[in-house]
Amino acid sequence: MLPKGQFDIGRMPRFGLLAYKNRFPSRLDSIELKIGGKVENPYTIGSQLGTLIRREQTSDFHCVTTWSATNLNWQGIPFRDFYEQLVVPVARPDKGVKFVNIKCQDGYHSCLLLEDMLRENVMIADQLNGSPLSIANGAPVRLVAPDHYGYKNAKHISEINFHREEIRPKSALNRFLVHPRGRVDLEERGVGLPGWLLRYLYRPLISSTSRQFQNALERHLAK
Ligand SMILES: Nc1nc2c(c(=O)[nH]1)N[C@H]1C(S)=C(S)[C@@H](COP(=O)(O)O)O[C@H]1N2
Ligand SMILES: [Mo]
Repeated sequence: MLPKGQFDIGRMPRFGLLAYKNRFPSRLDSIELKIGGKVENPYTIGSQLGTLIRREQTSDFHCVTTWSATNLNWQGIPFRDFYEQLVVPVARPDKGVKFVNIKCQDGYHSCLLLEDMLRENVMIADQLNGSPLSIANGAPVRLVAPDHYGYKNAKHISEINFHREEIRPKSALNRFLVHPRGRVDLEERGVGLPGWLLRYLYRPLISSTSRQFQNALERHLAK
């Protein structure tokens, strides 16, 4: 059964805020994750990722605009292991950090509660359904947080920063769209309007947004 207000779109489209449709990652074959924010020792994680035990997980993905993609098989590293083994001992986050702000190669960013990031099913994924992540779906690495709406599932991750306070989006529109937690089962789609109402505002935008993202990718790949 899908969560309230969601329908199965039957595939994993390239999707997001239209402002990002023409932005693409520039570094695809090597992984560099800058760890920063309120930490004693900021540093960049690359090959160390290979020292963590990989995991596979099948989960559904829920975009705030009401489409869901089901039965996605992700492979990568559990975020909790990444945090406990590569972040805490080396970067040494301040005691009071509560939020994680993820920055992406396309300029996108998303902020989650550290507590939510440490849930058992949150991953830094590099494979979807047996293949390396495509540009469409977040190459080279993305966040997979199935209990949180798609907009928290940052693609093309480049930086992971730890903070005491939430980093709110800069534009007024995005501040309205983004819920601090974005939990799917509580229908935390946005702030200011109830989740069930946002369903009706978002749903009509899906087909045009997905088409525009796909066309932009095809133009980019043809270059
Ligand atoms: N870097 C980056 N991450 C992003 C986005 C984006 O535009 N850029 N869009 C978000 C939104 S709104 C959704 S629904 C999902 C879509 O993931 P998909 O394109 O793999 O379907 O990515 C999220 N993560
Ligand atoms: Mo989304």
